[in-house]
Amino acid sequence: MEGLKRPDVMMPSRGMGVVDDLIAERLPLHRLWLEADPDAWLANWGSRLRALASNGHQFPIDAGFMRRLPQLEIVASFGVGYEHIDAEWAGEHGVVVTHTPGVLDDEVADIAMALTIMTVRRLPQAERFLRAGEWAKSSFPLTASLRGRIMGILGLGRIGKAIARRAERFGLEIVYHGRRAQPDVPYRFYPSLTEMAKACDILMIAAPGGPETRRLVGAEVLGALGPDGVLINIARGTLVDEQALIEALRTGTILAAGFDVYENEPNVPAELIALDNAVLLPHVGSASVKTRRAMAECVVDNLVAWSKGKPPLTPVPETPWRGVWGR
Ligand code: 8YV
Repeated sequence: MEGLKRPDVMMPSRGMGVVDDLIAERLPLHRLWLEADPDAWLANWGSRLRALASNGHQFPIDAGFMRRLPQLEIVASFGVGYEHIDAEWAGEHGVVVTHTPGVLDDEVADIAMALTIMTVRRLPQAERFLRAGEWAKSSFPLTASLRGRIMGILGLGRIGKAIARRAERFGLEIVYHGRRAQPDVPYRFYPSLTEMAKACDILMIAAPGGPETRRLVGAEVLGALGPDGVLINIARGTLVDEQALIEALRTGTILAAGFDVYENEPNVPAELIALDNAVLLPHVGSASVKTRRAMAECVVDNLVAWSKGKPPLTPVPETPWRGVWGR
């Protein structure tokens, strides 16, 4: 069939501008969201396409979608989290999935620390107080403190470790929970998340999303964290039971929460927005010009390597590169 071996890339949904422009500089790119009839376009092109670029977790690339592209060899995703892609299915069908690890760790860890301090010291509330002209009438109320506190990190991967390094410098003691203990790290491991929540003051969520971690942090963990406890989430909204969180913030079960991610972005529950002890950011962890560009370049580098028959640079563990003949 004409065009069978062309390295055309299809992007199903709009990215952060820079990523589709960068791909288009190097490879023929089809922007599915610009097609008047995406289904008709897929019916025509689906059997010829070998490469997909995903703009991140907003658009699911599930088995049903990939089945429509029988020649598919690579899905290059923008972002480190790839729970929106069925990587197990891809691995079983000889499709390599790549993501953008490493280039955003420090940027996200900076925001994790900023959000921690903002939440514990109530900095957004203090700024609102000044802007509202309240300072002339009274001092801003004293807040909780980071001094002498323990941070429990849920998910001590690359980003979790970058947060731990920063938090240690701020004088916090670090403990962690994850699937398994890591012999090479100096922090105490808790096999039980609830036990860690009991032992720590700040629970930092840095674990991947997806079915395995769905709603790990619910009423039980929030109860264990306790009335002086602070929950910070820079990972995925799906790890938290948002209704249980709202209830815990409302009733003083925990002290405060700082969130950058939500279950149903960009929709944030109105009850959460209404709460004064929640600090809420619009998923900006990696959102600097420099880091988003580095992430986009990583997507392009993976696609270009693949288009030259070379191994993609950053495949996810479920889909090791077996070469174009490994299907
Ligand atoms: C991006 C992220 O904002 O890397 C991730 O997993 O969540 C963020 O850095 C997101 O992927 C963009 O869709």
